Amino acid sequence: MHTIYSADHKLQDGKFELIDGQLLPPFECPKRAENVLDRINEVGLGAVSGPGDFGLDPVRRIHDVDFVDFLRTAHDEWRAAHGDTDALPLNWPCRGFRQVIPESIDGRLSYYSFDAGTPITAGTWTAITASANVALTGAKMLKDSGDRAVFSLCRPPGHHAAKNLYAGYCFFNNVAVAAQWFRDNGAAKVAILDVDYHHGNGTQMIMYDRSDVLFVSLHAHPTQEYPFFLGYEDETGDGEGAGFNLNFPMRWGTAWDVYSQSLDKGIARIAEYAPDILLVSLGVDTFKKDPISHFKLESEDFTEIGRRIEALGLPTHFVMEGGYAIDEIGVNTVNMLAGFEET
Ligand code: SP5
Ligand code: ZN
Repeated sequence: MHTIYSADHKLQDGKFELIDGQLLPPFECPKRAENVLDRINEVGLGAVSGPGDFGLDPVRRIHDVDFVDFLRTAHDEWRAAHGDTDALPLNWPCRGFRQVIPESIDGRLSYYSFDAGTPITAGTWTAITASANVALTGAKMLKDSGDRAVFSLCRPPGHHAAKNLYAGYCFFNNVAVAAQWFRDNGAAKVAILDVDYHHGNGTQMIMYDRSDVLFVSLHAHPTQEYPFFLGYEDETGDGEGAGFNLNFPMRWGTAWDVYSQSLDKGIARIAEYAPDILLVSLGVDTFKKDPISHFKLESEDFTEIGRRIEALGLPTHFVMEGGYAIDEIGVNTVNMLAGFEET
């Protein structure tokens, strides 16, 4: 399987995220992607190449122009106001507040985010545009090569980002940008299977009223886990999109026995939908040793996820999302890809 990778991901290297009441070095760190890349080379998964430059138009097919402009200049504005530290928001326009875009950088960080766990640094813009290009290059390669599958080793991840919101270590929604690119380049129907531990709230929000993109997400139950306010089973889509959003929330402590039943149901719905392309939001934070998560998957379980995805027989674009057990992230990620390639 071909991998797309850009070293520019290393430019997203925040000093702090707010977590468990402390400012700690971000769990979402450069070593994650480096360890995945090392494992790809160690097992000889296939060729690795860099991204092309698709410009911002494909990103703007998903994200609002003002949001993209905000991200481009956010750190420069923050530095002018506060000096060269990571930019983090401090409050949000919750129930009862006006949704008016403020002028000040602090106000705009608040308007465009929903957590304080996602630092904007001097290198963020370069890293997130590279990450989107990694997703887009993978999409184009899957279409042009006729290969069964491609892996976009995206970092920063994307599935929490909505059209005008960043959070959860995500800025541009790479998988949504790639899905839209497939739609704009000949695919009539696209499915997204999100196996990251956290609900893919951004992807759901972006695709919620569409029937041309089926979204299926397996994740920790929102009553227990971040992002808390989306991901319930009764969120099934709106308008045209009614029936094209499918959530499988699962309780803390979930292991393969329960997880695999949700996976099979999600895969069955994708088979019924019969898309032209399948995208997989590939998170491995469901692993039992993940430091911020509460599922109990074993490394071998990721291999089996890959096998079951392969059985759909669809052209498949894997897009990297989360996974914070640094020492095992390479094995777990490549297990899923190798499981797909086995048969
Ligand atoms: C892409 C992705 O996986 N983003 C995840 C962002 C999660 N951020 C909030 C994490 C809150 C974790 N709280 C439990 C910490 C255990 N000590
Ligand atoms: Zn996650």
